[in-house]
Amino acid sequence: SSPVPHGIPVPASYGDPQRNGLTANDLFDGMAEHLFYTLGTRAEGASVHDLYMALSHAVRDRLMTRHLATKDQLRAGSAKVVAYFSAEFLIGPQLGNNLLMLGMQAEAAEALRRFGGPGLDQVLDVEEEPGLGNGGLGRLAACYLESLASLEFPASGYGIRYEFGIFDQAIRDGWQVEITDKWLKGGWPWELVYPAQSVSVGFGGHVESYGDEQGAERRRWLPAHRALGVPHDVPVLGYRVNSCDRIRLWRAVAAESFDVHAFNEGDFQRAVQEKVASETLSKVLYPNDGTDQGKRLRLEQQHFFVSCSLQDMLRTLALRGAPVQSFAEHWTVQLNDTHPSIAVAELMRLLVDEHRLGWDEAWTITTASIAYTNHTLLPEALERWEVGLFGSLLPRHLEIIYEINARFLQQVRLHAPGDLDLLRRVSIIHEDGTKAVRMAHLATVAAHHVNGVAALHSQLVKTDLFPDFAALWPGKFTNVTNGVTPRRWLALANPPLARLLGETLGDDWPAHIERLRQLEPLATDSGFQQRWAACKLACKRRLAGVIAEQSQVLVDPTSLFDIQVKRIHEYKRQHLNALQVVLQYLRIKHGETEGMVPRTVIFGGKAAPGYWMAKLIIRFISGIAETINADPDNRGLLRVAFLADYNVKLGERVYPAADLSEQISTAGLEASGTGNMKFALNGALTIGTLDGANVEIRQQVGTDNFFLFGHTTEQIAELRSDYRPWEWVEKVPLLREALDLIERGHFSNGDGELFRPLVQNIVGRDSYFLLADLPDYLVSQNDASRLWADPSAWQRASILNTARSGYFSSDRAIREYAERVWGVEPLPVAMGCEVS
Ligand code: Z16
Repeated sequence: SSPVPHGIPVPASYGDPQRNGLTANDLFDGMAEHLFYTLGTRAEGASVHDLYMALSHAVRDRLMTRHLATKDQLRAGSAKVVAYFSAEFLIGPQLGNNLLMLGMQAEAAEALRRFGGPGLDQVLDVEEEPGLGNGGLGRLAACYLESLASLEFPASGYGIRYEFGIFDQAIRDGWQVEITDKWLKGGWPWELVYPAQSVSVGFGGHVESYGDEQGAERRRWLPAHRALGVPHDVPVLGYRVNSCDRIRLWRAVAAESFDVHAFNEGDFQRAVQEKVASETLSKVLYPNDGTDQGKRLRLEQQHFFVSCSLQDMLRTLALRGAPVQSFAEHWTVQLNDTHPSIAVAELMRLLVDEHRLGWDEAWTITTASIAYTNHTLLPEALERWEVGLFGSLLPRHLEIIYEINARFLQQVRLHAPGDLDLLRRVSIIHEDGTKAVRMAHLATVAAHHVNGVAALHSQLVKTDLFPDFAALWPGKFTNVTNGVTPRRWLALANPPLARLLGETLGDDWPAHIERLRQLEPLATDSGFQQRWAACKLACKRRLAGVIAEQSQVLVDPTSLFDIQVKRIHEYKRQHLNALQVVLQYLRIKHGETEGMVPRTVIFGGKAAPGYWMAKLIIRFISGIAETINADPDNRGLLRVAFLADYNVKLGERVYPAADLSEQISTAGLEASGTGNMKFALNGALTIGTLDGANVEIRQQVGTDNFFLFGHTTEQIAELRSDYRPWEWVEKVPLLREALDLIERGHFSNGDGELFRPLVQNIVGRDSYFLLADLPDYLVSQNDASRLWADPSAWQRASILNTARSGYFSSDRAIREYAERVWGVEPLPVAMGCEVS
């Protein structure tokens, strides 16, 4: 309850164009005011960073009305709200995107011109990107929140405000070096802190029974420790609408009450240590994309943000004057992978222990509100927690999980009497060897829907990963193919193409991405092809500038830009691409350049710090780049570059500049991929396997406009039983010579040891079937070169890739979730004052 009486709920500037107005004048005035009053500096002495901060604050002022109006409307109403639970949100730079959403890019540029200093690009460039995610999964969450807001769905992301996000990558002597990501160091203007809405979370301790007022026996958890979660909200504007949702990120701080005891004992040291331990919870993101480390702190992080979020949601239910029994009518929870799947047990605990609901009623509410998205089939990525660890951290949750499991297994017994092996297979508790909680089973048992992230992947979830669950509940399993936002990944990232699309499709094309189809008839129009090619060339020049600045490698913007950017993983097969580059190089050395075209092969991506082979792959790419770029025999036919520190910001430079997109994972292993979609949207042609969303991209853009190669998922499964990679070596001309060259140190300054483990990995086991796919890959690469040699044919295919990629918009994906999974409707936001 507020000490301020009703009747003066908004500042006088609420409807004031000086604050909410969107002209260059308004923005200039806002910046001048923030430079002076917020930053304490004079315009004359302002640095680029000061201007960035001033402009950001002025823009933030302009979204505040929308943000508060969205919140007011939600608080007053009863609309079902989406709660997107994710341990990662890779949101990228905010200023440029918010200017785009508000339609004020030109105004911002003009306001800056009036200061007479640096231009908008220079100012945008100083923004620190919050790297609160590893890769695809975190970026997907960010795209989904943006589409939710743009489609006017009420929603909140829930996650963790890591003090240190994904490390910054430097390349030294060809090796990856990790540098702490200090994204908060200069002050980050895009978060709103609400200390009054902090919540308390327990850890450890024990459980006891007690009799309640009615004499019923109940269980209660007495945690040994508590931490406070302080909400930090990042506003998420919708595109040219009033809706402004949020991502609520929790920062852990010490719970004051717990320190008091130690203080009273005079043990100041211990009190401070407790504080440090609590604040460690939100200190750093685990830098693994798709592998589970099984570390206690990671489970603590998961429980921390999930508990904060569910308590926060129950509180807003109370604010709406709604009873806890109506939870599932007010909230729909999406679990982004199993990282937040402790939510199943925590919601049960809150409902049963704290709100005193009966088990069955609580289970009905839990299962009606929670849905689960699976993002991987890789066994090493499926989360399991040893019950010893789990029980010592979350004793009550372990009890609840045992109870859920007992009731579930009873149901299975009725369904398949006597099938003990089935019970063993589906149990939430893994029982062979060390007992462990299988988080994917917990999520699957509780969720009303389980979805995969591409058609092929969702099929494999049913047939390979969870066949028993799919037989039990055929209706529970569904597919929602991933999508990416066309605002950031086309309108913002690709200014030349955005302009051309505006002229061709109308200025509001980013809100109506299906209009890209109207480009189809222009694909053969030579005038349009030329304008198309000019856009691409401009983006390639821009990327060439980045490469030159970063690594002093000069690349030719008219060469074919062949790009692979993504986390480094053996299953993603960057080393297959590198091997292909070595073979091209040998062809040049042997004078067999027939059919080759000038190519620039660009790699980028981070390796998990503990993933030794991935780091060696980076070293290998650096090695071949150094040798090949220095070899005069090239005659401009081949250049190789490794882009350091690939992140969202760099991605915005990369996707628009690509001619060829490398999507070459072993079939059946990449759940979806989303970079593949960003490339196609920007007019790159894909060279790829039938994996993840590649399958659907090929269907959409047309088989003629996609370079397919490699074994299918079924063929790989067949090969697996009897695969002898060394027998494939002789099938590829020059491969023996290439492998010898690598082993003799040609790409490592004569060091014959360095890359031996990599060669052994490929020739010895080849777990990812590089050699089986290599011959076909080379054929496809030649096809790509042949098409490149016919510029008009290439432009046509490029235009068709963009024209037919509208399906991969996150707007389409979010509409599918809304209709088929969440049961939510758009709720346009009315504002007290209309701001154009
Ligand atoms: C992740 O980024 C993904 C899966 C996973 O289990 C964990 C993480 Cl951190 C990726 C998938 O590898 C990728 O195929 C997919 O496109 C992406 O999640 C979004 O669904």
